[in-house]
Amino acid sequence: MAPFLLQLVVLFAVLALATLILISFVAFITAMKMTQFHQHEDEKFFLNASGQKESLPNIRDSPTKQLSIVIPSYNEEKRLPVMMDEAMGYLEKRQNKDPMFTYEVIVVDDGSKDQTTKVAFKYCQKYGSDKVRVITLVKNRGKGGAIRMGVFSSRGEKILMADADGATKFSDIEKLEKGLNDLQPWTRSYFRTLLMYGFHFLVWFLCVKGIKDTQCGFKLFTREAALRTFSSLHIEGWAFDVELLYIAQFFKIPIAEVAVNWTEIEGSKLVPFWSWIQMGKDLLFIRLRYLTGAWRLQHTRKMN
Ligand SMILES: Nc1nc2c(ncn2[C@@H]2O[C@H](COP(=O)(O)OP(=O)(O)O)[C@@H](O)[C@H]2O)c(=O)[nH]1
Ligand SMILES: *[C@@H]1O[C@H](CO)[C@@H](O)[C@H](O)[C@H]1NC(C)=O
Ligand SMILES: *[C@@H]1O[C@H](CO)[C@@H](O)[C@H](O)[C@H]1NC(C)=O
Repeated sequence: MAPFLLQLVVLFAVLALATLILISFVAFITAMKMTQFHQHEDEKFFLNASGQKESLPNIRDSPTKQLSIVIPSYNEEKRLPVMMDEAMGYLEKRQNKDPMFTYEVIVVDDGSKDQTTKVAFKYCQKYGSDKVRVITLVKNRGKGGAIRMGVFSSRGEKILMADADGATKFSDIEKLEKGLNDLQPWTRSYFRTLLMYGFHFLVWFLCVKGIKDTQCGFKLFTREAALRTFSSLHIEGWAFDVELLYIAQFFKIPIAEVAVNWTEIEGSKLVPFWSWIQMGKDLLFIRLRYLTGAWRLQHTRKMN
């Protein structure tokens, strides 16, 4: 009886190991084709308020605005106006009170099949292309890819990514700014070990420790942190937040998580079951690709 049990255990161990090696191998092989950042010719321009092409700036240039807001938008013709009205209302009011405050909003249309670009362009016409720019991607890249495209073309000292669904109260950005300003450069706190289930457990177990909600669509970066993290980003789909935080933690960039008011908004495009499988796979692959060296993070030189 005992030898039989032992054989079973050994068999399972060997099977598990073989599976892990096989998955690592697949993760390694399939990683190769995903490390390139490619910008289509038509994605290097935006249209100014009179409909003329102007070339987009680069994140490596010095900032000329205080704040950039990058809004990834995929088929958002319905939800975007609600979000934009709230955001522009807040931003304009803030600028009226404090004329030193400068900002830009960059809507990245991620290859939408609806009128997202047209809807967004109305705001460009209303506020001018110094304040509102629309980048229309030639084809759908996924949320991470769209945000990266906006970040790389932004002019702000600080860069905020914000979902088009308007789930976050926009004025809560002040809480993020305070959280960011209060960060102590280079001191690292020891994270509490949190026991989480499901996705949160996987995130915690495989990739990112110490952040409760990695997927929050409202994240504020300094220009340098955005450059460093987004230049090393491989994942363009839903799991990009996790890789982004993984990269930030690798570079020891301090991170703060602050509470914001959050409303459930109808119309999420996340298909529950399938997305979960996809996310699980992505998380495992992030871990394995960094582990096997398929992806590497290099300590790049600081900006300026
Ligand atoms: N770029 C890109 N953005 C997407 C895609 N799907 C959703 N988004 C954007 O990501 C943000 C959040 O999407 P949403 O469907 O509301 O997901 P949830 O609110 O996180 O459940 C919104 O601004 C969407 O426009 C996509 O395929 N590509
Ligand atoms: C748009 O760009 C064209 C060409 O660069 C320029 O002549 C025009 O004045 C611009 N319009 C606005 C509203 O900025
Ligand atoms: C959310 O909003 C309510 C009411 O406006 C407020 O009392 C509460 O403090 C807010 N919570 C956060 C985390 O900002």
